Amino acid sequence: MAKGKVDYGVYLVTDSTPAILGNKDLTSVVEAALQGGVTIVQYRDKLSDRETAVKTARALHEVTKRFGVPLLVNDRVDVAVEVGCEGVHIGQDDMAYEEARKLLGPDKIIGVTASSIQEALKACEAGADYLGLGTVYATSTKKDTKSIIGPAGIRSILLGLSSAGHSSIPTVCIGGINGSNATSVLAESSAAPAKSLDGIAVVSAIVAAADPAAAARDLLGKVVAGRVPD
Ligand code: TZP
Ligand code: MG
Repeated sequence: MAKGKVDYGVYLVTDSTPAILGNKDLTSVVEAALQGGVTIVQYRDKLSDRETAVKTARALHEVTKRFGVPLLVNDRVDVAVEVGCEGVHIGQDDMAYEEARKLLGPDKIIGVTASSIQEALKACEAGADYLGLGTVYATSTKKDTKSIIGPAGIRSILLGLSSAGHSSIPTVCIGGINGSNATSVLAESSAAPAKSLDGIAVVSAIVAAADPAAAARDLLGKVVAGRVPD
């Protein structure tokens, strides 16, 4: 899975809390989402101990490998290294990019969260493989979110990236995105022709859905329809 060829279209971020996952099995939800067409998966788990996280990540990796879709781990670089999955996603308060890169080597994917053009440029210059931009809308999935920037904030970061010569870094946005607002978020965030988003990242829109495969299929349809041709 060459990291330059990753499709960021519908990026599933997992959540294992009962409020979102309910009493469903996480691996089954991820498998259904993959059947529905999610293109990349991030295992995000703030609660489990290391041993459980490694076990869960391994189980998820078995499933994502069957679909040829990358699996990243949120924050826990050591877990990603142990499992041998495709990379990590790090936030501004997590391990520094440079340290993560040293541990993972050149071929793994490292994504970085950015809420401002300064954070986005810093991550690009460090060598991040993609950016997760947000938070778009306030969401109960992540209550400690620092900045709610809306589609206009996303657009302004995309314009800044383009002006600084970083048009080619893949970008997704995250926070409160669902089947009802995905089309408008994509359109309003776009800084076309300078730079558009490559995809949307969602947690509850898929994990909490009664039918995660159908939710993923619906989001993928909206992303594909909203894509601005290169
Ligand atoms: N980072 C910013 S918002 C968020 C993360 C992990 C949670 C998004 O969850 P949801 O359910 O898609 O709004
Ligand atoms: Mg984090």
